[in-house]
Amino acid sequence: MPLRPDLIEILRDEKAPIVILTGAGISKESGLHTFRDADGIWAKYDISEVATPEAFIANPDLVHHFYNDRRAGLHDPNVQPNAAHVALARLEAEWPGDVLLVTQNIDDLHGRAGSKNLIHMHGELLKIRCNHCDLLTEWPGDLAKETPCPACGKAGGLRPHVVWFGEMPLEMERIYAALGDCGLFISIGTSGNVYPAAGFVQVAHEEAGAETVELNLEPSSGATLFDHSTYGPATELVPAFVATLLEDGSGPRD
Ligand code: BJW
Repeated sequence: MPLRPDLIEILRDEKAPIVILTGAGISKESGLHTFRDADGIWAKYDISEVATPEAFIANPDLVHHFYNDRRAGLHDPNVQPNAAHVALARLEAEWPGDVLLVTQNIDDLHGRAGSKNLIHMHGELLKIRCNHCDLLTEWPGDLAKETPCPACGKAGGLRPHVVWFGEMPLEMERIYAALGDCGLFISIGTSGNVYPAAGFVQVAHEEAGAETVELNLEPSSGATLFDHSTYGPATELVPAFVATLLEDGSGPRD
């Protein structure tokens, strides 16, 4: 059931802050794989072998290979922001209140689409950091365990700037502050399997009394926690929903 027009009008009049959470589903139609769909990344790789700090210690070559491949995939000229990324950038530019976009995705498609108030809570594929010093830098190419750190010169300490299982997601204080103050929470293209992101809907509902909306291909694990939900591809649902919020188009589909 989509948001009622009178509720949207109230949110707009109140300049209600919006928090948006996105997951891999929003980038699927740009040509990037999701994780848990049948053709997803976890169907080809074992999570415990590539996405934990223990895996990086046990087999850094495999972990570097996994992220080198994904970095190369992101440079494919066919991988571009899609209509859903673009619509969210437009919402941030035109909504009368604050819009914070929190993405679990490590791709750079939201930024390329023009979103500015953006938190990459699980890190960024095109950045690396050093375990030996405080280096955090852009890194568009391949990385190997032999690569020396451009800042401290030591090899073996460089790692992808991503959040693995068991590690603390980034900028949580800022995210929880925004969730506790929002009038509308929108979750897009995420299966709701990974915490703490999967719990954001409850924080927005219980602490802020926010309206909560899920836009996804299918009901997520937490689907029943949302006040409103619409199912279909992000490139259709998100532009339609944004148009409704900005009062210039037809409403989202049921
Ligand atoms: C479409 C579509 C289309 C397809 N249009 N839709 C309770 C509280 C706190 C923590 C835990 C907890 N219970 C367990 C934990 C620990 C753990 C965890 O969650 N485990 C679960 C497996 C149970 N969490 C952690 O370890 C996190 N850290 C942590 O908790 O620190 C302590 C802490 C505690 C309390 C507060 C704060 C902190 C870290 C999690 C790190 C996740 N890392 C990964 C990989 C690294 C980055 C990378 O390589 O990319 O991040 S895992 C992977 O899953 C990736 C994603 O960001 C993440 C979420 O996946 P996402 O985006 O939902 O993708 P899918 O594939 O699952 O779903 C896609 C959806 O799109 C599907 O629904 C499709 O239908 C849909 N879709 N096409 C619209 N066209």
